[in-house]
Amino acid sequence: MAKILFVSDNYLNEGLGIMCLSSYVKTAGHEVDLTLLQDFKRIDDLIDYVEAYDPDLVGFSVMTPQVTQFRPISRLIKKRTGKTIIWGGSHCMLMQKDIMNYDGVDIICVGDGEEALMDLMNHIEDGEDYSEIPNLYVKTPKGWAKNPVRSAENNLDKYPFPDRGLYFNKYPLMAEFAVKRFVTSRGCPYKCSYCFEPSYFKMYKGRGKAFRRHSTEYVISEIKDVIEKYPTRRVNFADDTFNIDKKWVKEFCEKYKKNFDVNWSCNIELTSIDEDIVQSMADSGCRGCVFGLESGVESIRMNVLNKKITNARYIEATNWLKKHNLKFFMNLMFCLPKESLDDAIESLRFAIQLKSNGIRVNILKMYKGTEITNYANANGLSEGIGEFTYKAKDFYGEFHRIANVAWATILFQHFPFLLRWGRTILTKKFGKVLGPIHLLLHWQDIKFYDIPLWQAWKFFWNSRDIFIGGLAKAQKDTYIGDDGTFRDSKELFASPLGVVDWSGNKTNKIFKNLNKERYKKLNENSDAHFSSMEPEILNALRRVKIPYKNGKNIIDLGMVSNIDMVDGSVTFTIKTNFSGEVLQWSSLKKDAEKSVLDVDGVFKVTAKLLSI
Ligand code: B12
Ligand code: SF4
Repeated sequence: MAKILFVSDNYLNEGLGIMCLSSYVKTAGHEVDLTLLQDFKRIDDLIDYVEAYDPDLVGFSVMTPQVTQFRPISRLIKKRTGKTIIWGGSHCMLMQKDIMNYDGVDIICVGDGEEALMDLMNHIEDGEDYSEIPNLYVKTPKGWAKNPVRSAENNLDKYPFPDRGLYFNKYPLMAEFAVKRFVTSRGCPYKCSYCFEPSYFKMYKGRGKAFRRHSTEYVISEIKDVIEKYPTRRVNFADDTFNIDKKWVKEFCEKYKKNFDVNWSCNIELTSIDEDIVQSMADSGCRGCVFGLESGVESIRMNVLNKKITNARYIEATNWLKKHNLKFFMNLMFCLPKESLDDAIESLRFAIQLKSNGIRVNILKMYKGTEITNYANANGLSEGIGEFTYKAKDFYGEFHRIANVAWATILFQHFPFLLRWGRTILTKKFGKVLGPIHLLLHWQDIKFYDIPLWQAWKFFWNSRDIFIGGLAKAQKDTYIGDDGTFRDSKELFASPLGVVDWSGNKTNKIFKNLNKERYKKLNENSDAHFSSMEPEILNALRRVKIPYKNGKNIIDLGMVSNIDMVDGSVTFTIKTNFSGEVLQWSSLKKDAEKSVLDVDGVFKVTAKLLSI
């Protein structure tokens, strides 16, 4: 028997991947435990937990936004306990090369994890060398052993149901929550340029079908199992594209209708949908669908985002949804390559015309490893904002206005005639007054998923630290960092929800000429990476005081993240200690422009605010 401890951040990021791995390795008698960072107030308590459980492996399932947190945590666990650290998940499929430079990670799982983890735990149990297991990159004394990805497993039904008990037994709030999440498939055959799926497909090229699905019988039995064990008011399918494969969907709908009286919802895509499927879905209890419109401007959607769906198709398909009483939510992205304010207004206009039940608005973050990033980099259309993400270059100098769509969408949705004055309304001035109305978007979610109000409140109240400002608030602890100095544990517990939020006025290029020497070194060695938790940089930053009013330091170091080197300057995502950010920012700008800050230590740092 071998033991693995999964460490994740919070229960809002409920990991089906972790549950799938857990149930599978348990079939061979291996032992699994899960702990969440939200459980600990002090770093030492987390270390104590790891030591007490004494696992052979400490596992992390990683999406890119979680890296700023999981990387230092992994490093710390590694350093303090000497445990073997293994990472898997979507980030590992896009950025393996980067991870090989993280000193806290020993093994990287690329692609599906079930067989790889099973082999690994079997080898550990038998005391065998595990450096040649397919799907695993393993750090060895001779360097990284990069093993090939094995063929895609076609028969997903051979795997047991996800081990929901791993989460639900420990976190009763999850067990009693009205919405239960399921995934019936892996992969998506479309090629939207901003998405992770095309890379997943490429990885499996020549190794079997990347899009695979459980049988309808398996899915029905899994749902039955969940409904019997836990209160379930809504079955929600998190598959990227639930409606792919008409035959499967029709068969599923018939079986679902016969077996359950519980409403369901899913993500769909509109190329392969037709009215017949919509009708079957509605008849069997489907009450809501989510899909990506992404941009209401057809040419941007088709050519830049590579989402080959016409406006006419959106109109046709949404008419079917409305006809059959299916609620629908749409995702929209803004601040896209070459997007102007007029484009953004046009995009909203089209989205609103479709009369959805809700619009979710995102600002585009281009992840390294995706097609859109390659395209934007090759065509001078991107700017670095972080170590893993780029943002589109502000071609027309209008992104500061476009970013306001986050709050304005709901306003325009209810009063579409206001779009006529869109250019005027999308300003910071209005944003300050009307900003809080975007919170109403959560109300749309509650209605869409049919969550009882008392439960929504209970869930929110119990998770308020995660929603508002992050767990960092609760952290009063320090720990001894890699460099031997005392450091603030906020760095490690800062919630990813708070850290990686780019909304136009929080990301600022603030320091220039920071650490030129280091940059030179990086240039000499192209493999070197720049870690957002580099002790030298954080130490340097810690001593930087940008005076503001009563001499308070306005930079909350716990929130510094995503450091990137572009042309010798460093870009930080920072968060102020103050509320009322817009005003504070202009004061900061004035003060900081005057200050040239020298920080001694390993490097001589000259910091200067560049722009807002
Ligand atoms: C469900 C889902 C969520 C859920 C749950 C996330 C979770 N922890 O699983 C929620 C709603 C919380 C979520 C949130 C977000 N998500 Co999401 N999500 C998904 C989705 C649709 C399905 C994931 C899933 O359950 N798959 C099924 C399981 C079985 O597969 P899996 O998780 O990949 O796990 C397998 C392997 O990866 C591997 N594995 C996974 N972990 C580990 C760990 C170890 C130790 C090992 C050995 C192996 C291993 O083994 C597993 C079994 O084979 C994926 C899309 C996709 N197709 O993957 C996006 C996806 C993961 N999400 C994504 C994003 C961007 C987000 C958000 C940032 C969105 C946002 N703007 O807020 C947030 C993150 C919030 C935050 N800041 O932390 C991106 C991630 C891209 C990236 N660069 O990492 C994806 C890939 C979507 C996309 N198409 O681009 N998401
Ligand atoms: S349809 Fe959705 S999941 Fe598929 S590639 Fe496009 S964005 Fe990704």
